[in-house]
Amino acid sequence: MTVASSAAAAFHSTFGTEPAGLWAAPGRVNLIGEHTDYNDGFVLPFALPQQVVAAAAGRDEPGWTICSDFAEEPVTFGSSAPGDVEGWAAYAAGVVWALEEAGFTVPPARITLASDVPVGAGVSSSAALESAVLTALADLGGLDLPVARRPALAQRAENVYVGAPTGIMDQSASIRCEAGRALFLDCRSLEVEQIPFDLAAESLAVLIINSNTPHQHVDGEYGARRKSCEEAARILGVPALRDVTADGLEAALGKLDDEVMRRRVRHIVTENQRVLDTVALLRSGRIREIGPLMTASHASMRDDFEITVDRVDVAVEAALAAGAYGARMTGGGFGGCVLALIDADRAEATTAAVEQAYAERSFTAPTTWSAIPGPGARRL
Ligand code: GAF
Repeated sequence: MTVASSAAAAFHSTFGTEPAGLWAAPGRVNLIGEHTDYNDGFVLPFALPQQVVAAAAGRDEPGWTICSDFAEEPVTFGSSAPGDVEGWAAYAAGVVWALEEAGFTVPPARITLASDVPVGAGVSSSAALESAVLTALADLGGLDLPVARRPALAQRAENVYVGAPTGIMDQSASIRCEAGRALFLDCRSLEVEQIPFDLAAESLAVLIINSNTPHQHVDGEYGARRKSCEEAARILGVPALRDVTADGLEAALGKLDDEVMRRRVRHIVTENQRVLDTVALLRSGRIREIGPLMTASHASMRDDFEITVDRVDVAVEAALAAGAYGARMTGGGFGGCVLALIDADRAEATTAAVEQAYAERSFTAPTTWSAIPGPGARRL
């Protein structure tokens, strides 16, 4: 059964009627540009084929009832405030809250969700949920809500209602990505450029390696990185670390006493430059040449931002030893997935190399798949 038919079947069995429609929103991987989003910098994600599908219909009585394939019971809520709804349903209640706070009249609705986006793998299952619910409610209510405004509302749900201090990349990716393209997003202006990323035309693949490492203390570590960056920007007298260019890096580091903070700044400044360099290469169709930038990004996350863990480092090293053009962890860090840019016919050999490296260390086996950039949120 596809995710869409699961969502539709769940709607029918829960509510005894047909949904008015099905809306899908994908998970994402980030090709390059990690932790740059909340520094007003640049990111380059693309949408995964895995998605959250919302089957939804309006209803006559006020409020929202939502259920999902990862929860036992439906949850019903009315207009609410942060803290009122907890657990997985907070992501949906947060979207309703953010829409209402922005002045929209949100249509009362019944929603069932189904998903094949891996949870806890750093591929934005929560942003996909928010984006699917937001897209469904916007369509059902005929809301005058341009696509460009939607990610910030979903991000607000996550930041304020759920309480996770994340940037705007994941919701932007889930909502604004296009098939066959990577999304070059300027996280300050929110301008986007759809960058052609046609892997098949070059006989290439992006192998996604889920390290199957449970995230630990992620929220605290994420928040600590964010705080350190904001404090550095304050000391440097700039609105955000985006305003320190690669040319100005040494001078900026000279103004910072704290060695840890200096490393954090070096990651953000060099990572922003790597995104720009990657985009320049992709614009001229030189996909293979982005490999070294991916690998340099990983080293920077490992040594300067200190957000990698053994299992992702081992996956990167094994993929590179198996001939990958480049490899790096993707997402917030402390586990999750690694991306390896490989020749398409090397997927099995690369997977075998990573599996062997994991087996030698008695790590739980990784899960791998090859991804091509899929479409963003839409009505099916
Ligand atoms: C997580 C966050 F949600 C994003 O906003 C981004 O900061 C990412 O980590 C790191 O690049 O996915």
